[in-house]
Amino acid sequence: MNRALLPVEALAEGILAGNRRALAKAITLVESTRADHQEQAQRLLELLLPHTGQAYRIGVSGVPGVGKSTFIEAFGLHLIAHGEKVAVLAVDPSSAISGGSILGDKTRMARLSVAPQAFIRPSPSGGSLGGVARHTREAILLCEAAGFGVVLVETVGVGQSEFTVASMVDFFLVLMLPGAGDELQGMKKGILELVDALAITKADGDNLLAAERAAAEYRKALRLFRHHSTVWEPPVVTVSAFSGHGIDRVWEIVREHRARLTAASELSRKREAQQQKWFWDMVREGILEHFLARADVQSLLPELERAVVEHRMSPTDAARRLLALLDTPHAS
Ligand SMILES: Nc1nc2c(ncn2[C@@H]2O[C@H](COP(=O)(O)OP(=O)(O)OP(=O)(O)O)[C@@H](O)[C@H]2O)c(=O)[nH]1
Ligand SMILES: [Mg+2]
Repeated sequence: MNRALLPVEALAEGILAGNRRALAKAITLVESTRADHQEQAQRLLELLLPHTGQAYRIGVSGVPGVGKSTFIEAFGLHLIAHGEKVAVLAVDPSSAISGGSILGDKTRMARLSVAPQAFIRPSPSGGSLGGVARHTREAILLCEAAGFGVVLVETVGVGQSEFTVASMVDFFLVLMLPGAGDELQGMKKGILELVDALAITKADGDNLLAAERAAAEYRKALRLFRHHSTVWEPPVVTVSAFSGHGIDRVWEIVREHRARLTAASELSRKREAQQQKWFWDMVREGILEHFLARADVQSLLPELERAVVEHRMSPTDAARRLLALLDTPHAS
């Protein structure tokens, strides 16, 4: 008797066998907003959860044009040459507005995108950063179940996306342009505390000297910050995706970081804290969504909002009145 597999179970088997089409399909399922797809996606994740967690989760951030995609191509190919399987995901808040995607053109990753040991997935377009973040977190798990030992998450340094990505990876790498030493000041407050390494990009040709000088500046500046780990001082390196300079060093650093954090039980603690934050993000989001969907809330909300804007009511008072609806039974 051959019981037919349910689609989700078949999908799980495909993913565990390393089937890339199954992986791509699963990520699409996770990204879907349809209630039945969400149901299936959560069943799928439940099946795969025991097979997740082993990858190096690395965030790569930096301003537009700093060279993230080109770096990821060079870094990814280096990893593959060392026997790793590499998945590349993206968190792109601008795609929610433009409908585009930072990985939309895979031209910067032409060689990586055709490598059988690599899997590149563009940022889902549309939806809030919170939505994109959940999809990416779940996509990381799916990639791990599919046997990818390294998962790179690219994000452009816009809005809150850097913080979001930093909260889902083990190692957060920020790329910086050579030159301008006071760029550090332009970095968002709080980001430096999250950085596990800085890499000055385009350290080749005429840029080489400027890159080394910038690196020295950043080293000095970073010393002023207290890092979140007690066993790790974020190093500053120079890299060139064109010449390959420093690419191997970045991988050494990531491995050294993993070894140190693991030895100090910090990696598991970091991931536990991330899981907890993810859970609470979901709870908060769910409560808000549920509350705002209520008919009584929807009918009272515009009036209260107007009253607040027109200074007829204090925000505290208006919020209190809205939340008072929680005490009244409602038909949903
Ligand atoms: N000289 C030099 N130029 C580089 C290097 N890496 C990237 N570039 C150039 O820098 C430009 C931007 O590179 P991308 O990899 O697209 O930068 P990005 O950070 O992914 O940009 P966005 O996706 O737009 O945020 C391109 O013209 C690259 O050719 C490098 O190592 N050396
Ligand atoms: Mg890019």
